[in-house]
Amino acid sequence: MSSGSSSVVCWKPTNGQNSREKFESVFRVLHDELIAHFASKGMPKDAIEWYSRNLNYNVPGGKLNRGLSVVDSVEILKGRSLSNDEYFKAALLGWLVELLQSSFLVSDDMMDQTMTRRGQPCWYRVDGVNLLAINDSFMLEGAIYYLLKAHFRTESYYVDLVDLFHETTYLTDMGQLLDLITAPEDVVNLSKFSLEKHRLIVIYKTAYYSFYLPVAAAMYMCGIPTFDSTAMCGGTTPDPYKLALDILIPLGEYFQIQDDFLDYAGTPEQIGKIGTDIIANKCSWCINTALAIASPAQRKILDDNYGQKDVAKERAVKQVFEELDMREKYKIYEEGAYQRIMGLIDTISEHQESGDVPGLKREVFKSFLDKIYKRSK
Ligand code: DMA
Ligand code: MG
Ligand code: MG
Ligand code: MG
Repeated sequence: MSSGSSSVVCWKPTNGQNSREKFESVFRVLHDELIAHFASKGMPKDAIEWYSRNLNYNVPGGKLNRGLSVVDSVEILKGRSLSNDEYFKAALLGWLVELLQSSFLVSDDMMDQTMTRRGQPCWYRVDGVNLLAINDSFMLEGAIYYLLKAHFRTESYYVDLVDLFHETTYLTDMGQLLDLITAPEDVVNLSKFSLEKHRLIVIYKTAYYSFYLPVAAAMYMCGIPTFDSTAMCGGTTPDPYKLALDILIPLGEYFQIQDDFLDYAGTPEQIGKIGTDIIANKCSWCINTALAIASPAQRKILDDNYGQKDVAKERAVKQVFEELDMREKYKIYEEGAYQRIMGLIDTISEHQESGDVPGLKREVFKSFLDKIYKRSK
């Protein structure tokens, strides 16, 4: 199948835009491109309007950390400001990560039975949407590969990008499976939880797609070679993608622990969603931290009240979390995680550049860490 679209794009930045506005202006172009392609298939007006509404409701409007990190990483790796064409391509890759994120969120909210997201009703709860949201999630995912092909098919790293998105998606699906089967609706058994289990869940459901994917996509776009090509040159240089992974997985773990903590401690106004981890029986960082230090009496309260659709029971669990000083425990965890990740970043050697081949830069990881350190939403 040909992509049916040319990669010639009329996009120019507007004066006075901040970095978020500039990034968002690329979304408008991609939205129109996806809609034009959809319409070219002979789709009727109501279908076109539905797809447009799906894109506009679910893709922009988040914190955009993942998408902006692609652009920031490309700028850092190239070590200079980008031409309009380069910026557009980096931002496009950023929006592909945001498309993947939106497709996961649409299905995650259905599976987690959440009420709100980004300060508005979850998509499946919007009037007239309901289970159609399943297909809308697939459409958001499909859009990634249409846009990738339309804009990158002639690049030498096209296949690496396709592979990266596919693999990351599969790993995330694995994580969502783990997350869901560890939180059965009908049987609560807290002795099945552990911080090790939590770690496995969050690495798969969050870290790969939220942290490794944006940076690895930027690395491919900047021509950073994979292990295979460096090995062929007889080099003993460590694989930069493996180095990146070794930092980005712990960074992703830290991010999901923030998400778990905010599910309990954040207000809906702050985090744009209503926490459901306690009533949904989730193997979250908070319950695991509590289980490790609870007295027998507190443990009994947790056993009797966790994972049930009952606000009074949820309140009882939160009360135990307060008694155990969860906020202080989290503060201690956050400081430790920050220091540990900074330590990992400092182990990167920046002297791997040879000729035109750029190497990794510590700033890629520092800038990502700074985006999330001490976040409250
Ligand atoms: C996040 O898990 C993972 C994915 C793949 C969306 P979560 O359910 O804790 O996320 P949230 O708190 O945003 O619903
Ligand atoms: Mg969720
Ligand atoms: Mg979930
Ligand atoms: Mg959560």
